[in-house]
Amino acid sequence: MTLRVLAVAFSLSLLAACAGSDSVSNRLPPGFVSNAAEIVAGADWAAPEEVRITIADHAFRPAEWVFHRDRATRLVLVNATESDHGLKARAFFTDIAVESVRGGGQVLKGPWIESLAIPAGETKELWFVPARFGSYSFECSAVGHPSLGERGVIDVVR
Ligand SMILES: [Cu+2]
Repeated sequence: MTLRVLAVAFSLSLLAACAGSDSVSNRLPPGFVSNAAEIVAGADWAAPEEVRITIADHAFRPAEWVFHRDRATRLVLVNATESDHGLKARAFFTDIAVESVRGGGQVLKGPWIESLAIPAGETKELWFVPARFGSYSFECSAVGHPSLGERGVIDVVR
């Protein structure tokens, strides 16, 4: 019995360790928006459109996100759980220009992002401009979480 409890505790700690970290880059990853820095510089950051998402009970709420192309956007991700989560959305990240990632007292400047972590109990903000139209899927980057329901879709519209 004790061994079983230990095994469960160990696997939970592995899950927590796999949510990843923030990876913001100023070197162009292949396929990403090449003029992202210009797009960021040309956008109006005084009043970005705010989209607020809460992670709770193994779900992103809401699970369908709609953004407007070429609009300065502030995506607020609230982790209302006691475990780490992350946003895995490679195709979406490829198509956006990132102003910054904010949270935990830090501001990481873009203009490209490859992964985004949302640690337990924290709030992360992704300030960005959708640079291309598209429909994308996203899921939690923590192992096992997508199959529990932590997934959704993103639409970038006019
Ligand atoms: Cu998760």
